[in-house]
Amino acid sequence: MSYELLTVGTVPGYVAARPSLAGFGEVTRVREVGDGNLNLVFVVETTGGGLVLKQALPYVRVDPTWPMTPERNGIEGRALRVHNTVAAGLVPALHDTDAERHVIAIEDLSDHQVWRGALNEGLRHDGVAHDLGRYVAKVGFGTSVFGLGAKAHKAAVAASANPELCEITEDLVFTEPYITHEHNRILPGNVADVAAYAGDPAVRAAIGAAKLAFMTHAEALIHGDLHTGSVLVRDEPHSTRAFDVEFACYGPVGFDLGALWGNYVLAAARAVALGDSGHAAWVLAQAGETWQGFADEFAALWPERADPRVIDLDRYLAKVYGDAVAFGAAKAARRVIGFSSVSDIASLPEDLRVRAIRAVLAAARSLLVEEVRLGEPKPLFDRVGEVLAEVGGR
Ligand code: SR1
Ligand code: MG
Repeated sequence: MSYELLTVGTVPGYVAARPSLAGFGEVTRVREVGDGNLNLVFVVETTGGGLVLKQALPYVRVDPTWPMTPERNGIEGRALRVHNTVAAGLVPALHDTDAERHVIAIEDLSDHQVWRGALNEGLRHDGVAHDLGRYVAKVGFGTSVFGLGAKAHKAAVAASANPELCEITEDLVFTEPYITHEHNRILPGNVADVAAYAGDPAVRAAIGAAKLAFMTHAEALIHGDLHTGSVLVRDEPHSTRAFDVEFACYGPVGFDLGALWGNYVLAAARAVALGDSGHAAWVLAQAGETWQGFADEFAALWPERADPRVIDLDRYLAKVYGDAVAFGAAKAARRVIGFSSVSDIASLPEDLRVRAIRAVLAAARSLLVEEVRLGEPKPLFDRVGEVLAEVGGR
């Protein structure tokens, strides 16, 4: 390995040696808390407050035989800097970037909770879904041709390539669930469900179109992995932060909205499997909240667009909406077929998991092919709720 990995023991010396972190004073406590698929994460307490160090491993944390470029850490640092510019207060502050050790230092948000965990517990954080819609809009406007103008947008696209991590998304979200692949983990009770979903010609056509849109529509510097495990929430005082932007790339704005919607479907499928229809309904209503936050914020920014000629706001929003529906289906389905499940589903006992997975696939199919996908979030996610209850209910 060409760079040294941090340990709980070496973090104090590392912090002391970083000029940008001098203001934090002396380290008093270090914990390694990384529980994602890829990185080391240290929560560091100091005499001057807390900070978090995130270091990229040169492989996948949950599968060390799978090499993964550590350059993703620098990409994350650059994207986080941009997102702090256009969406301050909705992402963690960035304190330091270290291109040699592949480390970023960011704001300590230990007084927040990962949203996925809160949703799994049946907790309702009102306002978070709306905040996230605003975040997607601020990024979608501020880093696109609308906020930057044509020339600066082209320069930003050129400077923000993230080919290795985009390839993971192309493979894990849009390809592997639809072919026979060693990454796929399918319970015996779901073999027929997966075959029916992934073999449906209408599903395959919609997923193929979504994959091509993800690969070619360089609209804005999207988050790229905006699932509910990439969101931190706090009640008092209310705070919402999107984190973990290592998958950031120039892509379609609807991808981030779809990631949220797909993860609402997963959270709702869990609630339905557990017999909590009230929580499922609340979770699915968050899809409309996210859309409203997005559409209102985008419309508020619209008068500031670099080129006010020709392009129509309503048409653009309708395009983003259609994209988001398809991406939402893809993001939900990948978590119940392919590599990298989510705790919403994985922590259920096997009999409930089989039913929840069947329900998620039925909901994904509905999002991809049913007529209702062309309408508004409310009827669309009401329909998703019906499908989840019919297929996954007790
Ligand atoms: C090999 S990385 C697997 C997944 O983890 C991340 O959270 C992304 O969703 C990626 O697809
Ligand atoms: Mg992540």
